[in-house]
Amino acid sequence: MRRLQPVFDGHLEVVVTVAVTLSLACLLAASLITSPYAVAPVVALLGCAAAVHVGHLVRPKARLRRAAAIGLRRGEFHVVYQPIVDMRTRHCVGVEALLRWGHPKFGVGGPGLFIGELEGTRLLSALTCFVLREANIALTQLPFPQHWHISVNICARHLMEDRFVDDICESAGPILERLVLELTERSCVERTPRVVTALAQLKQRDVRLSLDDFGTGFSNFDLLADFRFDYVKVDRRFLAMRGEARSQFLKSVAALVHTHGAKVVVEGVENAAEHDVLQHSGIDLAQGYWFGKPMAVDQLRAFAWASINT
Ligand code: G
Ligand code: MN
Repeated sequence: MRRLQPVFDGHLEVVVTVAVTLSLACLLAASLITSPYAVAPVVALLGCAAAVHVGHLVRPKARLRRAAAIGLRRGEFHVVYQPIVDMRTRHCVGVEALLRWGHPKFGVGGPGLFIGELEGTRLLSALTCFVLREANIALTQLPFPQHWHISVNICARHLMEDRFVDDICESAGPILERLVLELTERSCVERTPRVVTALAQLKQRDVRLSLDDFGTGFSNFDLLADFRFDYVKVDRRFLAMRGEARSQFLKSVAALVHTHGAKVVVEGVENAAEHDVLQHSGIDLAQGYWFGKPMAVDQLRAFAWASINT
């Protein structure tokens, strides 16, 4: 994943900015010598406009956004699926659809490398629709167990847009009623009338809502009270806690979440020790490398067959 990093590098920005500045200085000097009154102001103005334009194009963030928009059109993005397991029955009860960007030069990267930079842009809404369409195509072709749900990450800006409900319904198609929309706790979603109506409309169609990355933001308890979440996903960083504190913390979160009528999912479970702690902490569901890594559709097909036959 590190290989995606050069997209963020600022080296090109510095080189181009220096080159543009030097060329403009030369142009300006030349025009001052030949015709100091008429040509110089025009050249200077054109130069400033060009510098701003080129500067904008090569800024790391802007470059990343441009590259992602082009990548989406060129089919560089794909979706992988990670199992979510019931802690009581040990059976898979759903999958999370996760976005991957296969950049032709820098390799494959997960959302951690680019989502933050795309936050608040229309492109992120377009990427959510892409994930839903892909999941729709892939999962309707699978022997996909009827009770499995499909989790998809959404962004706050999209949720607050007029077209959110239509976007979700049109892109998800027949998988709509199996959908769990994951909204990260760190996103600043406002409980405006439009958001409330949108969520109510989706709930009427059996779409469920999950609070993602619980414990990493500031407004945990406000969010829990304001939105009727069906699931709360505890961030994997809490699995790194030592000794009794870890199991005490998980028990308290489970008790709190259960009072809100939601289920607790712990994500990032990587080994037997972490799995064992969950068993005695009232946790409902779990996700992580210990149960299954994010997998392509073909692998998911084999996984689904194995789940049906066990
Ligand atoms: O926050 P969210 O649930 O959207 O994050 C899921 C991300 O976490 C995915 O990109 C996935 O690849 C990664 N992931 C899934 N399982 C594990 C795990 O067991 N350990 C770690 N470190 N990361 C994981
Ligand atoms: Mn998620």
